[in-house]
Amino acid sequence: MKSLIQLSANILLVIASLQGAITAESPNANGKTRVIVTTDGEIDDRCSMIRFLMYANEWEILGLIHSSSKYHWKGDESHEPHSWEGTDWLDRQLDAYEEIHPNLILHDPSFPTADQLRTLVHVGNVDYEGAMTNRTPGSDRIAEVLLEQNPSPVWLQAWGGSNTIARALKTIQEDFPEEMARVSEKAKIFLISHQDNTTQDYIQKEWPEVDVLLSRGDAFGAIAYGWSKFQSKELREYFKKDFMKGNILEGHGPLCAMYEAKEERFRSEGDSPSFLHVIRTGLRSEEDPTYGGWGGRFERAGDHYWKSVDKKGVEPHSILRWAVAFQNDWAARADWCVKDFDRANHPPVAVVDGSLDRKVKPGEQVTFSAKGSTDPDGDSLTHRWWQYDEADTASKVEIENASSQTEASLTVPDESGKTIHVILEVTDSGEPPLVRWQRVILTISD
Ligand SMILES: [Ca+2]
Ligand SMILES: [Ca+2]
Ligand SMILES: [Ca+2]
Repeated sequence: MKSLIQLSANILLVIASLQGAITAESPNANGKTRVIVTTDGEIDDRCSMIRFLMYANEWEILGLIHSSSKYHWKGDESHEPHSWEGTDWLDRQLDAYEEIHPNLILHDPSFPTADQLRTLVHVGNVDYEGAMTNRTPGSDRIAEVLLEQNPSPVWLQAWGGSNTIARALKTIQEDFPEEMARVSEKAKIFLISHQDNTTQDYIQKEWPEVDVLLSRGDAFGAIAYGWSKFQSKELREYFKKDFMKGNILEGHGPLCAMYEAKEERFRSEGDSPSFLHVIRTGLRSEEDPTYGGWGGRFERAGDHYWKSVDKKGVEPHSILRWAVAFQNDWAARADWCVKDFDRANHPPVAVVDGSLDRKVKPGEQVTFSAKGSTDPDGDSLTHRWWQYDEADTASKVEIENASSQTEASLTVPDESGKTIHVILEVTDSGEPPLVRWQRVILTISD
């Protein structure tokens, strides 16, 4: 086994360098965030996967792995099956993706082909809750990716249990203990709650330096089955029948048509925060879990452990504050499935002039310009500058000319050592209107 994994890791290295050579001219070929999905196939995983595939150009996808959870498992000689959907559902979604792929590449040629994605689908540890005794094709694939020399982070998303990820780490621990420090640097686990005990019982004990982000029910729940209870009346319009029918379910091709809506409303995508977190919106959420972005905001709970911050009744919700934007963004993606470039909308590019990380002095007046912002459709743009007060450590500051493209400013408070997170928010005039951001972090020092 050891030699097999080492061999395939070496082959992958060769393939990776070949791919780099072949695709170097594609603007999106390099530097994408690397992701692996593990899923238990629950109905809301299936809904999340449809949205995920519509954003498949945003990442370098390295694995789509079936796993179990405390809710769903396949069963074996000693375990009765439990609410197991099987694995065909993903194959069917990839068949639908294949049909829309020719249209998706009109909008971004870097959407992977269905065949490329099919090679990434593996069955992991699915036999029972927390199963991690056996090596499986899914766990071997994860181990293989983590053992590659490429030091870029690999975001391991647990849409179900973390058991297949845990098995992969155990394989590395058994076969290549000398690689554990290097693997710990790059493995980043995003948990949608604890859907088995393998993170607490194994990963955090044996791999204490692997970053773990935990989205809790108060966070991911805002777009899961109980979404309507979290959302304001105004926001619910973006999840209800008219929005879903008109923008997603009807007239947007076979993949959107597979979305398992409930009475034509949004169903549940409790797992979507794990990949929303690593869509590069300009919010820089993948740099630091405490920054916050589409996948929510986190607070430190240990040296390598973060938990989502949301609590019932505390506003604004760290995911829902972006929900109008990400629902409209999804609607635009649905158009990409069926329309040509000129008839669909594409997000603006928010550009802040100068450094995104600046040292500033108390009392200094800082002026911001976004004169470089653009839109691929030539839409007109509106600009808004605001302080992400929950994400930074400074107290509330006032931003002057907050809707000016080139003249927004603030006076730095006398709070040496603190940070101010200034968000540039750029909205286009397209249909639906799309938003992108750029975060500037000011560090105050005397
Ligand atoms: Ca799930
Ligand atoms: Ca646009
Ligand atoms: Ca603050």
